[in-house]
Amino acid sequence: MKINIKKILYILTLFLITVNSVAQKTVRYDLHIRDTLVTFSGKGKRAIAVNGQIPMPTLTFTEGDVAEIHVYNHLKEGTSLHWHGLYLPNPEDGVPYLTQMPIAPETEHVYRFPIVQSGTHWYHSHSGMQEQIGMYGSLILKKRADDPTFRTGIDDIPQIPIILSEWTDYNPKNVHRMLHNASDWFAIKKGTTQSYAEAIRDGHFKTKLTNEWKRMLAMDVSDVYYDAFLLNGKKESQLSQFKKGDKVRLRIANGGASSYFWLQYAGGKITVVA
Ligand SMILES: [Cu+2]
Repeated sequence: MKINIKKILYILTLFLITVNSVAQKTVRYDLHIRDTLVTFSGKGKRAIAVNGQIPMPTLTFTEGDVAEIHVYNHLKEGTSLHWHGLYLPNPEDGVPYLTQMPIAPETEHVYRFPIVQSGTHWYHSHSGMQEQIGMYGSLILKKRADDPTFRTGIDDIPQIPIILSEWTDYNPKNVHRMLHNASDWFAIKKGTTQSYAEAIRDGHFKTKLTNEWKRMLAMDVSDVYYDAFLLNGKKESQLSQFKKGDKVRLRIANGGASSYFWLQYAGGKITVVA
C-alpha cells in the first residue's frame, strides 16, 4: 500500500482545525461550604456561607464554556448543588440519592458540564433545608458575542445579578413541620387569619365552610412568615455606580423558598427583555 504523505497531512490539518474550532474554554470556580452565624433579624442564628458569603458567589459563564465547579464540604452533614433550569448531563444535576451520592463532610466534589444555553438562572443546595439558610446564588449564562440573537443595547449593557430571598429565625425543618400541620401560627404573625364573623359579614360564609372542610388556610400562597426579605443577602442595597439616564440590566432570580415578589421601579416602567 502506498502511503500518501500529502493526504495524511491534509487529514491531520483538517482534524486540528476541527478540534480547535470546538475547543471549549473551561471556567473554574472553587466553592468552600461552611457553617456561619447571621443576624438578619437581630438574633444570632445558624446559617451556611459559601466562600464566606450569603448568597453563594455569582457564577458567570458564556454559552459554549465548560463549567468546572469544585465543591469543598466543610459542614458536618452531606451537601449537593443543583443548577436550576440547566440542560446538563444527568449525573451533574445535583440531586442526592438520585443522580449522585451526597457530598460527604470534608470531601471535594467536582461538577463539570458544558454550558449549552444562555440566560439568568440560579443554583442552590439540594440537600435537606440548606437552601433556606443561605445556599442559593445567581447563575449567569451570557450569550456569545457572535450569537445571531445578540441584542445591542440589551446584551452588552452593564448587568447586575439580583437574587431575592427570605430569612426566618425558625429552623426550616420546623417551618416544614408547621406547613404539614396547617398551623395558623404564620397567619397570626402576619395578621391574615380569618374569622367566621368576618366571613359572614362579607357574605362568604359558604366559602369559609368550604375552606374549613378542605383544611385550606386563609393565605395559601406566601404563607410563611419571614423575619426578613433579602436582596443579594442584604435588606437594602444601593447601586451608586450608576448615574441618572444610565441603562442597567438587572438579572433577577427568585431564590425564596416560598415567597412571590412584586418588583417596582420608582423611575418609571421597567422593560422586560427576557
Ligand atoms: Cu431549583
